[in-house]
Amino acid sequence: MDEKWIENGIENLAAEFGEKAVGKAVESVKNFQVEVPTWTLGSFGGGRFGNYTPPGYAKTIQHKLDDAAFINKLTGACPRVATHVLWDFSRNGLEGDYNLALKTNQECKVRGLAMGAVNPTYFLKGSQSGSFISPSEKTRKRYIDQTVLAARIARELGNGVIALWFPDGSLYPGQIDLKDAYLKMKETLIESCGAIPKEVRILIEYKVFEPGTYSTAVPDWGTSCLLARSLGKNAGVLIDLGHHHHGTNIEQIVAVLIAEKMSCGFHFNTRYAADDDQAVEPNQEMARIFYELVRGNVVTNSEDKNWAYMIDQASGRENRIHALLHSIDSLQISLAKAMLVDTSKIEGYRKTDEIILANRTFNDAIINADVRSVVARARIEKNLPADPVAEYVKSGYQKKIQDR
Ligand code: RM4
Ligand code: MN
Ligand code: MN
Repeated sequence: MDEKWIENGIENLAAEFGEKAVGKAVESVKNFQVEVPTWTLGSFGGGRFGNYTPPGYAKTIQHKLDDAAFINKLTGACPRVATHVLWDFSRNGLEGDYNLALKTNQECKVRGLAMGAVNPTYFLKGSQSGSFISPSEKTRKRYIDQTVLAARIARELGNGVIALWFPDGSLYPGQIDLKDAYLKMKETLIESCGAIPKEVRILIEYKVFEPGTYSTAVPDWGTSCLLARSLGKNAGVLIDLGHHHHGTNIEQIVAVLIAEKMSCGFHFNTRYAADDDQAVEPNQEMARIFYELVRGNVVTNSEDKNWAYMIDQASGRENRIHALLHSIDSLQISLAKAMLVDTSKIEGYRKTDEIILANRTFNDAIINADVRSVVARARIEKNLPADPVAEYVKSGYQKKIQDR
């Protein structure tokens, strides 16, 4: 990826999409930011088939922050880390501890990082019967307290966003009453969020399966949306790519949420079979999603934008840092493609009902354009390596962390 190659690439794209569009694509890649999750850097994702973890995975929160800082140094795209209360700020695995969050915040600062979205952890020890819809009042209360604590951490130490994902659900029809479960979820949410300051943004994540195999308490974006609405303006929907039935048109969900002016967020990953399987790949679906985010003007991600972007990927056997760098690269490629779509040309074809021509124009950017030169140019303009993955391989960092 030398300078000449990059220049040629930019020239070819400018010839096809216009210099202005290419310039804007470069700018938007420069501005795009996404949060890196602490949990992906650790043993998370090892799973029940042998718990394999790759050499150099992070064993402590300090390791995780070291790795996140290195990823940010190479990409300039992820100054914030997303955290999970019980993985990152707990002594007993049951409750969060504000002082540990404070410590993490200081450790972030030393490394040029900041804390981003805070995730209450509703799914570890003691959540056998669920969390917010658990029949045990004591359990519900524990998770309400954790939610309020997460909000405090997010407001005082993070970026004011909490992301809620619930493991509640059922394995068999008949196991729980579906209507009661929804009402219980709503009631517990209202109770928790009543104790949270208005300026905290609450993102409600949905997931169609797992751990519930028959039902989950918040299965889809419609349910998230209803629950968010019942909490007021500071609540929105969190879309995680891996949480849908196969074939779901996720970009349409994005379009509707933007049309409804909801403040929402993303957990990015690539879904092949189930949930947050793998690192983000620069696939067509991701580029189509970015097109809606760009059209909705919610993607430049400066602090005042009301959509939050986070990576949430599990890793099995892959090198954690390679996988996260790959995700960031893929998101930037998807964004650059979305920026090149010639929307006015498409609108012209819509007027004359030339649907295939509209589709071909869309695909010229989304599928056919090679935008690696745009992304490389954006990085070079920020004094970053043109290819962060190659730079990582060269850096010697991997060797260093394998010995820690
Ligand atoms: C869930 C959900 C949450 C994530 C956990 C680890 O499936 O995606 O966002 O925090 O996994
Ligand atoms: Mn998620
Ligand atoms: Mn998930």
